Amino acid sequence: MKNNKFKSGFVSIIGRPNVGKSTLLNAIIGEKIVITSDKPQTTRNRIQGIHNIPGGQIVFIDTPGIHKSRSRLNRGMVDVAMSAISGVDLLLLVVDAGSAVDQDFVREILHGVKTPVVLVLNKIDLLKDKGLVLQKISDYAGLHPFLEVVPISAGSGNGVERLVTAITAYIPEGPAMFPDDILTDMPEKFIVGEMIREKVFRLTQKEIPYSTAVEVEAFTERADGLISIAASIILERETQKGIIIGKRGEMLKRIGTQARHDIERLLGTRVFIELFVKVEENWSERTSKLREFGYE
Ligand SMILES: Nc1nc2c(ncn2[C@@H]2O[C@H](COP(=O)(O)OP(=O)(O)O)[C@@H](O)[C@H]2O)c(=O)[nH]1
Ligand SMILES: [Mg+2]
Repeated sequence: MKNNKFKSGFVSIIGRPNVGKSTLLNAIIGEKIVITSDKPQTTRNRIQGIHNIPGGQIVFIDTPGIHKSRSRLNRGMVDVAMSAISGVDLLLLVVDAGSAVDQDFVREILHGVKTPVVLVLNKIDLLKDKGLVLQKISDYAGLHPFLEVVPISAGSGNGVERLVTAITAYIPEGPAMFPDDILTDMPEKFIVGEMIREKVFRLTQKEIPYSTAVEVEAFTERADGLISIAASIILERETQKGIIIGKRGEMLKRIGTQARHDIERLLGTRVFIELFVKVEENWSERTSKLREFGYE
């Protein structure tokens, strides 16, 4: 009897920047709902991904990376990540198997934490052999009373199913929190802005990604089913405009084209995107702008 009760729970995915938290969420959901890049601090918000299993629902919470930071935007991001540690049923602490064992960070972050934790050893594809994986598992296992240490490769999907099965055992009984036909709590408009911001993260360098916010100004479905989107890429300084626009508008075009492919895949319909470039001087240090762009 007891086994037939519906299970439902919240699971936060936490860890340092760039360890593969967002890649893992996408791998679990089976669709690209959050953005990823090889640069740290890609994720700026708390985003819930809804995963339905037979007889249950698990809500995974993707978070910005936890790091020491000075800038106002980054401090806000770390606050978002830290707040996702409490009030959930389970934590997935993700670490990078390709880096040295991160013992100080793990001890510091889990100090006083009562929520059960599964340690996720990600990027095991970067390790040469199984012996090294086993060594890392035992090194991490000694740092905290983890429920389990699970080796995966979120990039290839290797081990992700096993991880989800393991998690299911720790989820309490309860009613579903969301309808079973949605993938995320974030509105389509937000995801669309994120897909555009991801291309800026992937296609530009240095401070440009960190100086960029995206505002979706229009999102309308035409009678023929095509979705028409107008969005502004917002920069901190006038001098950054040239980089985003590129020679003869080439960079802006690439950003638009690549974002359109992702958005079309997610929405399952044809999409038209019109991009604008605007400057809001030092927006990342201004409370009113951080709020306006959804970061505070
Ligand atoms: N080699 C390898 N790279 C990965 C894996 N998972 C994620 N990555 C890469 O790590 C980088 C950071 O990923 P992301 O999900 O944005 O990390 P986050 O900042 O923790 O959310 C990206 O370049 C990913 O492609 C993995 O399993 N193996
Ligand atoms: Mg991320």
